[in-house]
Amino acid sequence: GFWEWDYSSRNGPSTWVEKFPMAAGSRQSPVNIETDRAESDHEALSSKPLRWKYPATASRKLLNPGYCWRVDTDGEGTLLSGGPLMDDIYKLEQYHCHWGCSDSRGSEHTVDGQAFAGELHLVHWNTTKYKTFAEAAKAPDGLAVLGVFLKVGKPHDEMDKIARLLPYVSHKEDCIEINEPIDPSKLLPDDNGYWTYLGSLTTPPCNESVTWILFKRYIEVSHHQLNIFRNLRKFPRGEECPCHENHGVVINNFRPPLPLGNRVLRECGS
Ligand code: SG5
Ligand code: ZN
Repeated sequence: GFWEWDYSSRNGPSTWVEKFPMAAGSRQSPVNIETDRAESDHEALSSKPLRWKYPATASRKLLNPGYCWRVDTDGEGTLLSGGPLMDDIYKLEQYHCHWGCSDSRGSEHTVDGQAFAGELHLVHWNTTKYKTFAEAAKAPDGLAVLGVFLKVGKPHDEMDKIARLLPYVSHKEDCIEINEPIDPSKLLPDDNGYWTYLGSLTTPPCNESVTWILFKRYIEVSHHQLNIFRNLRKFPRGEECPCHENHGVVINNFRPPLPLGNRVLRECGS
């Protein structure tokens, strides 16, 4: 068959560059956040508080693309602004998650070398400057991704709404409509402190178009909720299970950290 990127030993992150030259760039994500290196004296960040608005009705569809679970929104009434985003307004396009095979790994970014059990990504695009998501995804200031680390602890109520729907999208290409409203702002930590740097999409084509905003505080989800994520299948319904690799379940769907290089890591709040 034709070559498809994934997270396996054969077609995983170290091979992506063969088909997606951007993956070898100098503005790639994720990175390890060295907390000592963060520059905090940025009037620019603190003078404009990060602001978001997510009507719960905007979350429309839950999908299994074979790499993760993803909620697609209609963008209607959603907004992200302030902080490192200059004077531009961004809209929420989708949110999705990365996780491991065990609770000790799964995040894409690491903090002082430590991985978390998972990482939630809320993907936004710059509607001030660009007409479509696709156009924004190619521009250096086109996308903004909010990242939230997941740590194992008590069950998370809003995440449970997603976890309870995942059995309905157990196979690749499955998709359902969301009827009970899911409010993505309830998936964010209580405190607004964040790190920010300029990076890329963490999956092919690895476009260097993302302003990353990573919350310093994690949210808790339960071991059971993560196990529900770990039960999603990488292959379509009706197809045979490619049992040679992890019985065809979606796990370890994270790209390992790449060098920050000479990029600036900034922080705001604690
Ligand atoms: C996810 O992460 C999503 C991508 C997203 C990347 O893995 O992958 C899927 O849902 C599989 C198709 O979303 C899409 O591909 C939507 C069509 O990529 C994008 O948002 C750009 C197209 C990378 O996003 S990330 O850097 O935040 N991890
Ligand atoms: Zn992601």
